[in-house]
Amino acid sequence: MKISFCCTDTKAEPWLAGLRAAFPADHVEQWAPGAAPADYAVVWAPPQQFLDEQPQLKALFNIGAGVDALMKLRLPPQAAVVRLDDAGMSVQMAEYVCHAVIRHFREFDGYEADVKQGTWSYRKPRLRQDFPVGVMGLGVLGERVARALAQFDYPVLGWSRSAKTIAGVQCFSGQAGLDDFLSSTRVLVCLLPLTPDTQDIMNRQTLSRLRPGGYVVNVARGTHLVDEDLIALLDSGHLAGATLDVFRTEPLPAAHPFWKHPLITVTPHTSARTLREESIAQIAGKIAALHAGQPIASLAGVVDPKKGY
Ligand code: NDP
Ligand code: OXD
Repeated sequence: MKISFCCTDTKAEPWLAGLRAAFPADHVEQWAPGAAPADYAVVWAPPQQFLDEQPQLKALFNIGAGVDALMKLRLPPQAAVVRLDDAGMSVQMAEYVCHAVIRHFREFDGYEADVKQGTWSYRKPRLRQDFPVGVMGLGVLGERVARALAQFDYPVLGWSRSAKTIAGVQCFSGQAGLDDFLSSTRVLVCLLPLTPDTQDIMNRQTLSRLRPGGYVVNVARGTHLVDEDLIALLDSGHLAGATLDVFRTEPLPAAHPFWKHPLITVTPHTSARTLREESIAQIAGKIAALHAGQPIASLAGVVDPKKGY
């Protein structure tokens, strides 16, 4: 069996060492143009040439949860695409989103500014029922985030493609449920995959539906959000702020207005990092299962090419 590693912007050696430790009798190699084709591949943003040279590939393992970049490429038709299924990301995402929501709700940004001025001041406590949090995307990450927020007694809503029942979360689904979901939400969290259906989903029209004083947390992909529409709604006062981890262009260009906007908090695509050891263990387990003859459909994280996630 041959496993190829082809990940842009990733230090290859530790991944190769981990995969070799899992498959000591097999060939695990970093891809180079013209190399012999592989049976399995571990990838992140691979060049098209790599994919074009894989006539016998059985599965491509993406070392992230989002496969939007991969789905834009011409994939070997016989190969399944498998994404990371949590692998230590959901707890990080829950921490990040809860931190952003609590920081805004409890006005910790305001207190930090006061303290820097040497000011000892109290703000009137806000009411939890005035801050319903809506999570768009109730998959592996979104459901964990929604449950974590519910632990703090925020009213929590969720929106997904198919209908769901999650304890403590008021669930909406499909286009028919979107407007009611948005108009009941004050803090909007995006955890959708990027697909043709979800691109630009946070725009002037949808963000205007949020309750006054709305707040946006985008931890999915930059292209879910129309940047100018966010800025216009912040400047008009309809929205109160945003915490953004992902951007249309990354790194965020130096001249982008998000950097200096007083109501926007920026982080560098770090809300849920790929954890190498967990990810290698997950991918190695799945390769071993496939190699032993288990059907692909039995694995978690297999991407449906029709849905694009
Ligand atoms: P999942 O595939 O498990 O969940 C996706 C969710 O989105 C599902 O609930 C799905 O609905 C819903 N959904 C998809 N399309 C639509 C639609 N058109 N309308 C309504 N709901 C829709 O993905 P994960 O939770 O694992 O990851 C989500 C995204 O988070 C990734 O795709 C990636 O972009 C982003 N991410 C960002 C990271 C970061 O560091 N910033 C790190 C990791 C991931 P249904 O359940 O009905 O299928
Ligand atoms: C991912 C990411 O999709 O890191 O896993 O954004």
